[in-house]
Amino acid sequence: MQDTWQPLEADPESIGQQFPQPLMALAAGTVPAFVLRGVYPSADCTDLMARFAERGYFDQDTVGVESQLSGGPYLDLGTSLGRVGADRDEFFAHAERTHTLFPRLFDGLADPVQTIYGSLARLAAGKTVMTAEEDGRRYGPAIFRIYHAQEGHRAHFDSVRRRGTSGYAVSRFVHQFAGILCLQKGTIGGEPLLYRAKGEGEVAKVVERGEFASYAEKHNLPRVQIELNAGDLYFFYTENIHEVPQVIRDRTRVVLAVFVGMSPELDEIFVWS
Ligand SMILES: O=C(O)CCC(=O)C(=O)O
Ligand SMILES: [Fe+2]
Repeated sequence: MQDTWQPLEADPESIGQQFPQPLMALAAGTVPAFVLRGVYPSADCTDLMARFAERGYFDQDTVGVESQLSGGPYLDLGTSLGRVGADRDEFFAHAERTHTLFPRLFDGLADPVQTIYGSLARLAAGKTVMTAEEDGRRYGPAIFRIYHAQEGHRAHFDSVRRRGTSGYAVSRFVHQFAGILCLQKGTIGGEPLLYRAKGEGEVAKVVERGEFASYAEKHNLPRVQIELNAGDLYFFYTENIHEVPQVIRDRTRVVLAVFVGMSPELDEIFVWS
């Protein structure tokens, strides 16, 4: 089984030829991830990272809290439902500030948010991809995650539905995915690991206790590591356990991430961060 559970690296059209409903193939666990190489210009990645440096976005003092709570540590630039969502008004106000900031940050460059949404639309089998909204208020469109040195994201799963993120419209979607666009490659070995294990039942308890590593080893769980270069994008099913290893990085890893909610019977796919 381990040999056959491999990410599919292809363009959306080829993926669509193999899987008429690509997102459902991820949800079913048939494929761990779709990897789309070079969808965002690497020169724009470099320019964007220079802007981050100029504006101090690599510094915790500028960007704000290091996100320990939601499984970190790493730095966030953008609006995280997981971190800010406890207060609805604060969350939607924060999201509006992100909607104002991002176009300015991307001025003169390709818009990396649009790159992710556009690629997702091509994998969406006719559904409409849009930033999540409710009562006329928008969620954050995407979020930058900055992994310095030994930062990472411990083994976890993401599911607003199963975590009961109370009262938010995105919790109605049956399936949750993520799209991750690499803007600056980190150190080899520090790239994400995806496990063939859904975060439910016994596995969820093991993750909760922080004992997933030994569980995965004991059960010989299939896993894949997704090596990304600047400009590469991947999509995966976030209800499976995944992690960003806390290796010693000599280079900061920067990605732009989105969450994706999809239900087979709903025409709209919601994207948020
Ligand atoms: O950065 C990645 O590749 C995955 C990050 C992740 O799991 C998350 O942000 O929830
Ligand atoms: Fe995650």
